[in-house]
Amino acid sequence: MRFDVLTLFPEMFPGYLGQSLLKRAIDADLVAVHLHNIRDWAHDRHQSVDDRPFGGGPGMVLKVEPVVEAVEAVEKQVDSGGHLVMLTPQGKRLDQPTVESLADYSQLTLLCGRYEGFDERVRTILQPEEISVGDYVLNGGEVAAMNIIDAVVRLIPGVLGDAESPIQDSFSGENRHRLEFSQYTRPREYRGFKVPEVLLTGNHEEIAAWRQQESTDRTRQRREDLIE
Ligand code: 6GU
Repeated sequence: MRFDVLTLFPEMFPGYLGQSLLKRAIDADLVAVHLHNIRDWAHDRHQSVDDRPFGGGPGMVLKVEPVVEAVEAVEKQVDSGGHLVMLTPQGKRLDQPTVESLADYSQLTLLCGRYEGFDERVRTILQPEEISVGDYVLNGGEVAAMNIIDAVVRLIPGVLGDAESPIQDSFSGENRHRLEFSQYTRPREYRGFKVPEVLLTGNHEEIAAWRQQESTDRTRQRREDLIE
């Protein structure tokens, strides 16, 4: 799967992409991430990408020409089967079914905003799918783009080992409506707090039943909204 990220701050990405699961997926050629600086499509010699809003008001607006032309240039580089996503707090809130639908594309262009937002004609012309990562304000779409890459990459076949199968994740498949049970590892006791006895018995049926109950209780306590 290929990601093309359009941003004013491409330098934010290599640290994140260079570690752990993402690094492994990129090294194995299962994932490619191409970074593009929107400023490269600026028209004037000052390389302006933002300007004051018509009608007045605070902040700056991302200009239509560099953004539209950056997206069009990227779209020329990629085969069909791609999809354009605009990261904006005004978009549809990201959830696991949306992540699953994004993972079906062979390429995603992730358009990151900054400042007070995009000139509205960016939307009119490009018709992106608009996605938000939650009801709070970020300084820009970059962290949201990483969030999408992170969640989508987990679903690409071969990225996770068998042991890490995404089938068991919360919010997905059978577990769509439940949180995960609590987990323990060694030591058996720490500062007087003991690992639940049942987990040490080796009785797989009892362990499964305990975990199921734990998961149900947790979901009820913490996320009543997930229970149908
Ligand atoms: Cl995608 N962008 C910004 N700037 N803030 C957000 C967001 C995106 N999603 C939630 N808050």
